[in-house]
Amino acid sequence: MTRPFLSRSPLRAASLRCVALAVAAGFFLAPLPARSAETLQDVMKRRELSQEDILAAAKTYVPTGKRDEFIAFSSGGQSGQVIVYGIPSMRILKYIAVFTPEPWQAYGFDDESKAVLAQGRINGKDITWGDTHHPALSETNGDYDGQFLFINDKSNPRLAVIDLKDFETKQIVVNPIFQSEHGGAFVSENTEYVIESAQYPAPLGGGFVPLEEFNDKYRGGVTYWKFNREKGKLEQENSFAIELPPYSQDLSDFGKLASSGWSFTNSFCTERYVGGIERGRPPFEAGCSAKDTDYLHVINWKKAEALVKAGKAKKINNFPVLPMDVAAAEGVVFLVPEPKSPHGVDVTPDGKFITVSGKLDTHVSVYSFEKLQQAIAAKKFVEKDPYGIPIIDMKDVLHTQVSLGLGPLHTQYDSRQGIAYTSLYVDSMVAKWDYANGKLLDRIPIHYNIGHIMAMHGDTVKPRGKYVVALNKLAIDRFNPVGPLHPQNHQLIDISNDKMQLIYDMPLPLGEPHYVVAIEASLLKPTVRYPVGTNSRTDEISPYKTKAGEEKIVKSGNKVEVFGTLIRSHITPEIIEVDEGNDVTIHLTNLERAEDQTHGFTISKYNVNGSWEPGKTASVSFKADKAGVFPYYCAEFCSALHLEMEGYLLVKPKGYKPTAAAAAKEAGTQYTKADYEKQVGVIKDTQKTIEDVVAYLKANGYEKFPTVKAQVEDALEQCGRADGPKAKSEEFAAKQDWTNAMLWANQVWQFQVKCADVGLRAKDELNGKLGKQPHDQ
Ligand code: K7E
Ligand code: CUA
Repeated sequence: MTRPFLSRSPLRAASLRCVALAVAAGFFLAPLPARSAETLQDVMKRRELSQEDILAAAKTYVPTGKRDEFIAFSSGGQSGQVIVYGIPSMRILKYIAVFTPEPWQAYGFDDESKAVLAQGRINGKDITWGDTHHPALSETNGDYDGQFLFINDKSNPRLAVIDLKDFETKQIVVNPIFQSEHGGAFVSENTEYVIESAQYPAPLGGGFVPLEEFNDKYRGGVTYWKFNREKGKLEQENSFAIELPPYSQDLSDFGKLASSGWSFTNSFCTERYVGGIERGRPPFEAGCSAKDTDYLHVINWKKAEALVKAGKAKKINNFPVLPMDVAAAEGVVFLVPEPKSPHGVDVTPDGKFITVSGKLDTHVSVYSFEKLQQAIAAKKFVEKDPYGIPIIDMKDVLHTQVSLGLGPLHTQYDSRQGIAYTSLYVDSMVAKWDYANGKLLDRIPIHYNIGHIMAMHGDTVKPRGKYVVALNKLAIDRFNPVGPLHPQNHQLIDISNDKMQLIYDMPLPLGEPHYVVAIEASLLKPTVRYPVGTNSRTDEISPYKTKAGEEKIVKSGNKVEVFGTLIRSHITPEIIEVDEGNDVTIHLTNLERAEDQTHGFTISKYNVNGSWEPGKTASVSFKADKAGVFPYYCAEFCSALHLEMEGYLLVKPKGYKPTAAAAAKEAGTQYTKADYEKQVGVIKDTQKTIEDVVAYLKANGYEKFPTVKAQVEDALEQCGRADGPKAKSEEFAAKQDWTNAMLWANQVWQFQVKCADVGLRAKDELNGKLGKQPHDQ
């Protein structure tokens, strides 16, 4: 008979016991201190705050326990992650690991998420970062539906899919023909397609071609990734691309409502200039901004889709690409001049206009979709580009041009008809303007050098107004200095009045976020737990799902597979014995049903780490190549006995033989009858306090509140788990094996403590719902 593995010092156990009992008995429930006697004026004076500061604070402050109205998903820039924060509080809620390993979420640590990262391998190489630029929320009828988030990687042309059911990355796709990209992710009105357009021209599909053949062999393009909403996956087999001239195709946007079925992609360096300072040539920046205009690409993607279905595409790397000459001849692609080195292209909420900003021009150009259609129908083209693509005269299709300031970049829309906000990079300002009537309305300085700007649902058919966020490239002196690398700065601007007001500076220390999208919080309905045994990366029940009592260790040849479970406060198994050189995989299932009961698992010195949210099954694999004793434990402070959520990996050296004398020894303290009886007394006392809490909960109608009810059920489940240990304890007592009797009795008490802990949390929550103070009796 092996002994349960417990060797706590009696002293520490005693003090823990005191704390837990004190909590259970309500000793720490002293009344709250009296409220501060300071007035608002006192605080303003003490903290040197102006009337305007107080107003800004009132506009952003979200009281403790309350939630934000909007949820923002920001690109994490070079971190390859997504940053989730609330608006207006600007409190960060989560980092979603996308292209880069992230230990807390075990992304790139467990086998399941390694499989997602492996989808993003290129030429057999692991790519462990991403230059994330543009997040895009899935849409239904042109408005965010809260189901999926897409984000691109500019450096390694890739897109990722994040499911907003659990905020986890489910898929990474590599563009099969591009060498880089920028203009992604942008979604169509019903998320049929996600755009990813190339940035720097290169031979499509890869391979070497000398730069001298740039004009003939280098190409740009736009990829339309097909999204399967039911599966939550981008489908390469149903996607396609359009071959385009070697202009640097840039940002894009889908048409909507009036312009449904069309998409727009701007470009720079239509000069097709190739630099080469070291070859004595003027640099790229000189040659790429020599002409006054570049081209807005106007694309009939519906027609392109039909042509691809009709077999008009050629295959590059087995991927359908609609050739440029076909696209031109069939009326799929048209070019319109746009002021040079443009940046954003943004379709208005009604789909009738397209605004384009030229970085090197003070104007924002507003193109009329109706006029574009008239010119196309009348075949009114001024000329063709060197690749045979018809060029429409800018004058024929321009609705208006508005001079806003220096360096206009990106535009977003207001809930009020005809109102737009544009970022002014060089001026470090945000401009509010009327695109219908071509009027500048207001400007506000920001700090400093704004890139993207974002309004609530500001790129949908139904913008919500209220706030815009300025994504600034430089922070300079805005925050406490932290060395030469400064944080980025998202500034929150209130747009509910005629005059814009800057109300908050938010440092972001993770990378340069290019773009952010924000959705009404009420549209997001994430889950709090997985069905038991879920592989969260595939959303299927894992073949490694393990139920309580079915834990096992399976050895076969050099392989050791552990099927284990996690629940407060133990890892099963608690001892894993392997031989040096074994390939070990540990599959763990978190059996918790309670909200927020995540467990970790890490083996010291083996770079093994994972995170298991309630219901999740995930696996960690490693080679046990070093003999020794390696503690493992739960790295998430999950319960009062969290530190005791521990175990041992024993890696036996090659040729190890246990001696009979060592095998006969007993580890740990031996206990007496008195120890056992004392423990039984503690159990009785604890039971009394549990019953008091339960009585309180019942008397106050806890069942009426589903979240409280769930906690009470969890608490009672913990109490229920004490039954088995109780029977064992009594069995050993009958045999006068006081050590085992005492240890099992202590296990009974452990379950009581967990039960009391959750019960008290339920009581606090119930009191909150009833409008009482959390610790009211
Ligand atoms: Cu303007 Cu990549 Cu959208 Cu940066 S991009 S700012
Ligand atoms: Cu589970 Cu700590």
